[in-house]
Amino acid sequence: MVRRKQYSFLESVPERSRRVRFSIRSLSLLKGSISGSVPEYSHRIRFSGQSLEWTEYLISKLIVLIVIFSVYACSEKLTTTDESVQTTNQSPYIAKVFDYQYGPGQHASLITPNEKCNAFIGEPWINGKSFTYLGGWGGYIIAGFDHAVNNTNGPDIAVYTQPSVGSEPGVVYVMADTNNDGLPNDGPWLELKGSEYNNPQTIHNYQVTYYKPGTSGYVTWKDNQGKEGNLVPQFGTGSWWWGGYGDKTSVTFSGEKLPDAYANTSKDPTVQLWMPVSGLFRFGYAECYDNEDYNAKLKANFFDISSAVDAVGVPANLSKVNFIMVQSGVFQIAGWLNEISTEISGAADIHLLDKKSY
Ligand SMILES: [Ca+2]
Ligand SMILES: [Ca+2]
Ligand SMILES: [Ca+2]
Repeated sequence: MVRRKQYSFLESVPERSRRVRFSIRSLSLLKGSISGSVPEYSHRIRFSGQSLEWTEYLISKLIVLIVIFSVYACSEKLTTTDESVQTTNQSPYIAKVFDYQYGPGQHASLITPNEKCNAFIGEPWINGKSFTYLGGWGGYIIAGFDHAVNNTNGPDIAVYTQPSVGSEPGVVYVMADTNNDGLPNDGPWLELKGSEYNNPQTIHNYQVTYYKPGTSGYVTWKDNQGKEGNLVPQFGTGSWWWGGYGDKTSVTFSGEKLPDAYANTSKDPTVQLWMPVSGLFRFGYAECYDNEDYNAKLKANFFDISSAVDAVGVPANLSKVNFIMVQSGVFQIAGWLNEISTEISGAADIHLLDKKSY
């Protein structure tokens, strides 16, 4: 009768019956152990006035209840843990690079056609990681976080610099994963409006096609403003402008052309003295030092998602973004400095960084 009661109880909780039955079998073994080795304990059980079988039944029920509550509590705990792990598992840093194209410049021979840009992923400068060359005007990188970066009050995204000492401004764009497929296919890209957005020298919707060096050894280019020219390297040979492009005979870039960042301030025509043009790039560009949004502790420029604008400059009012694109924004060969080329070392969701780190 006792056993029948036990099984009818078990049938009411079929999903846990296996574990419960196991516990009852364990109890029988335990009982044997108690009876054999601790006779006083067995005596106390009998002292309750119940038969041992009845006491055994009560204890077994108690154990069953303990097991059920333990399983329940355990499953609750696992659920909670899973949720907390999901939250804390978000990386503050770039998780993936989707696209990269080096703009013709002095480091082209270092860039392989299938460059993976691993230096741009994760925490910058650890484990010997370096930076990513975007090259001359138009070169870009498209990358994403493993979560949506929220637009809260103030800056949201940090873009790490080379780091170096000479500003080489890059334009930053953002995109939200509106179709939730994890890919930056939710365009168009929305520009984070910087201080030179309305500068008369800034050209929006600019486009340049660069051509593979011919016999001159120079890269020639044509833009969509009717201009053309040569990229004349100031040292080395012309071929190093094109080394990473393999068999391609031309590459075309579209984006925003920023004002020239440097001017030769030398009064002596035999000497070059290239200095940053004063008053430019006060905020809103990657790889800019000593400007308003440069965080010296992180060696990064800070960007606010609220500054995102659409193609005609209207605020995009984004609440969050998943992807960023950084593009080399200055089209200038500054003498011996060669091309002005943005170099960056990754990006971070500022909200997930330790506040003490910046
Ligand atoms: Ca913000
Ligand atoms: Ca998408
Ligand atoms: Ca640089």
